[in-house]
Amino acid sequence: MSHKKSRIFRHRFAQSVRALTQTLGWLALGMAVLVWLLSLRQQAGSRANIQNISGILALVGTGNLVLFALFFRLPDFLAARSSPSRQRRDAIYKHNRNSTRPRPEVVPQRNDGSVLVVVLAVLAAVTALVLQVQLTSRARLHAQQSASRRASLVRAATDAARTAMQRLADDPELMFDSRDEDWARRDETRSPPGIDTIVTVTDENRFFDLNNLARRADMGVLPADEIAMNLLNECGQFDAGDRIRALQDWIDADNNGVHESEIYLSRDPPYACPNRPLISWNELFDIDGWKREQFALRPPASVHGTFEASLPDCVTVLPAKHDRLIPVNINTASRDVLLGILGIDQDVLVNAIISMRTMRPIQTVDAVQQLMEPALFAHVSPYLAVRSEFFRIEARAFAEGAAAHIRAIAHRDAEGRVDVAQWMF
Ligand SMILES: [Ca+2]
Ligand SMILES: [Ca+2]
Repeated sequence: MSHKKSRIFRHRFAQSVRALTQTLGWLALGMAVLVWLLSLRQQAGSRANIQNISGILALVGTGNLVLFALFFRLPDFLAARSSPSRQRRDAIYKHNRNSTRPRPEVVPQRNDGSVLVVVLAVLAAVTALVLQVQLTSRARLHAQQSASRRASLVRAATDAARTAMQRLADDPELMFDSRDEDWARRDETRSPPGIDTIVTVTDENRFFDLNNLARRADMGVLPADEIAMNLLNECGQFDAGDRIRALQDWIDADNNGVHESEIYLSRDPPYACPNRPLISWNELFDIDGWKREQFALRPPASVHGTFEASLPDCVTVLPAKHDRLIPVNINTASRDVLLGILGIDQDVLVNAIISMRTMRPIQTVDAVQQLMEPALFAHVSPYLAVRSEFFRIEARAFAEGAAAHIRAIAHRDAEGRVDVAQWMF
């Protein structure tokens, strides 16, 4: 009895393996076709990954069908051909083909339920795999699109900055610059791919360059630290003496001063004075006494009083070769900057210069000479100019909620050649 049960079990096991091999084969081939069709809906970049899955499924399906043919169909076929009863069965078949006898009822084979469970599990696994590949491909595509959009925005901002540099070069009058120049207007454009750009050009020669403190003034010329002191006083910063001396020691070439390297070498971590002009605003805040809050913009007022100026509106840091003083453009400088250079008590003179430039741009520095004492003119004239050399260019590009921002200091020489003197980050 147990022998019979064992035989039945082996028979059912063989039947299950046979059904499983065949079902898996066809199922994998069907999934391969389905996945391949799904891949046609993807972008070309992510299609190859999905088609690889399709190829693996096709390979699994074909392998199963080959195994099914080799291990089940072929033995059946050979057994049938080699059987001694084959002729007899053929004869019976021919005899019965025309017989009116009813055919024996075909009893359907009972399939093992485990086959269905295995097929469903494989189907779920393949579906999860396809979904995972799709999600990964979409995430990769999204990252590629973001990088591409960012690159487009940077290109658009760079092109806008180049356009501003071209406008500077196209200035029809290079000998003097006023506040009403074509290059000074804010430029807003929209490019064909839908990218908005805004570019502004700021005349940096309207501010006093703090790097002028690196250079010792010639005989009879106003020292730059006195101008710096005037400007800080105008900003309400009256205790600025030590800070200005610290700045001077930081950028002057020598090591002779009370704010040279020994102050910074005792800090943690230690550092030393570079003994060269500042290369950026950020460096300024490494200097003894200089803090970012000193550069906070004060509330704008239509007419502000004495000592109410804002430091960012008065000073700058220019990337120039400081073998000379970098002058301020008297056509574009603010009243505060002019007072800082000419003297805080020179209200009348500054008003006269502002009246003069309001009628038309001042075309030569000598034109203001007639407004002041010869001694004062000799004292301050190295700090005065009527044309500008340095410009801050800020270009922004926007599209679909993303933005790119480019800032640079451009230099324009007397012949109108414009170069980027410094990228700002
Ligand atoms: Ca001009
Ligand atoms: Ca020094």
